[in-house]
Amino acid sequence: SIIGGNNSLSSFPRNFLFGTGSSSYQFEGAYLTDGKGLSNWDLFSHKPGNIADGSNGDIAVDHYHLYLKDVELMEYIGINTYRFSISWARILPKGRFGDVNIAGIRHYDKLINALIGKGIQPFVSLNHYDIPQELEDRYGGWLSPQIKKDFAYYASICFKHYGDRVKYWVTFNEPNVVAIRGYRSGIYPPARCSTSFGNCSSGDSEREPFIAAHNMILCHSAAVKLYRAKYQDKQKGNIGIAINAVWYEPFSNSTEDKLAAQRAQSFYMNWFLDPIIFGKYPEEMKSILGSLLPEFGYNHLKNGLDFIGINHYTSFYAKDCLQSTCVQGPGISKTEGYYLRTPVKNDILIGESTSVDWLYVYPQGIEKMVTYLKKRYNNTPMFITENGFGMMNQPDSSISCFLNDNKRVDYMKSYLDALMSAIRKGADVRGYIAWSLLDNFEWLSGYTIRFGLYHVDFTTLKRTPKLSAEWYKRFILNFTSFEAVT
Ligand code: PNW
Repeated sequence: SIIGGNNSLSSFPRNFLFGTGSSSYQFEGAYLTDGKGLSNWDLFSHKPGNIADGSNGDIAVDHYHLYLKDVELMEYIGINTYRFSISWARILPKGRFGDVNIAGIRHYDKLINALIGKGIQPFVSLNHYDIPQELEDRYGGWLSPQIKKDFAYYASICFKHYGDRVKYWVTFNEPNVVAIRGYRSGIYPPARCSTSFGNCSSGDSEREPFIAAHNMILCHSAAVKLYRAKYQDKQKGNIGIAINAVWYEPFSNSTEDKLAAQRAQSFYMNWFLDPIIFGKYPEEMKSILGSLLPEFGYNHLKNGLDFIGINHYTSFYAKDCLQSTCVQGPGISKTEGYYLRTPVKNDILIGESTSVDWLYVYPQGIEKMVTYLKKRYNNTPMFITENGFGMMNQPDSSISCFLNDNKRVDYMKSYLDALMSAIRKGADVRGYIAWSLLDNFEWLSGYTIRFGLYHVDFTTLKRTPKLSAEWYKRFILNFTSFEAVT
């Protein structure tokens, strides 16, 4: 169902979803309102020194109270999907060890109804980084297989209450980032790592990421099994997972570097997708990690998703460190797959750098990523669940330089164009969700990095459309008018 014409906009498939994204901890605020329990991110951000500007998500952009206004902002842009996450601790303040918080249930009911009233499909993540602190305190969160019971219980409540209206479920946002940052580098809660890997001594960086990941995969499978057994026939929705997907370009044409790039993908992304889709960990991981890698039981679910969610922003080179030696840098250890991750080759960057230190503009990366996933996973339906451009506060930055965000517009144009090229060649991509609707709490960077299509004044919470919001609006409008003519 590709519409003809040489205008690139007209080539997105019919029924393509265009959206913007958010997450509960980064947007909602209201961290103790209406019976919400504390999450591990509440505790972590409250510890002095953890967040760059000393801030936290206590108020964030107060999406909890301003959601109706925010739905109007979405309507203005003309998106047909909105991705957000449910706060687990708002629904179950104490996990399965306490009551369901009816006020929390009601909040998302109202948000979902407001979206549907404007023709906007809710695209809902059950988990976007934060979990009830109770589960950390009781049994160590993701490190314990006990969490499967909690996650399945939480998922069942969400399917039961919202599944009549929610047709797109994401079990986890970036479990790969949670496993690595929570349990290897220790820069995210529960801040566990060994001294040789990070600034903490509480954990075991070579073992725990794989345990946490394994438990997240089991939680995902449990939720999918439950959804398929009890809800999907009636509710007719789709369930998937959103993986942080960095494109790794081989540093050179050598076989070693090509294998290094492949290892980088496997140790980062296929780590989750292979077990969910094929039922087993990637071979490269098994052979390098051996007994560090947990094993699946005989009845582990295969084909355990309806779509792959791709959070893609940036690309790096991967250089072999298995055959050759590498100086200190990310990726070089056994645990990480023996590759050196670098943005430079022969003094030239892979793409234009930005004020965000990990973000390089390399639009070919999104096409290569989608094409890679199409091939590896037999063209499983895909959604770009996140893609966006961040700008860091500068000492002299005024509101007008944030509003005239030409660089974000250029970024979105070039990435959408490259995405479209992959779609034209047959990739089954069904939607694109821009990160983010509003400027918000950017994790360790607090409020110093802005990803929004709308600017937020963090004192008054006033929202103002940036150029990118106006551009995205026109882009979507052009697309739908082509639809109407056809
Ligand atoms: C994502 N990388 O994190 C998160 O899902 C969002 O909550 C966050 O606000 C957004 O991107 C912007 O940072 C990322 O290594 C984690 O390229 C890792 C990477 C990119 C984004």
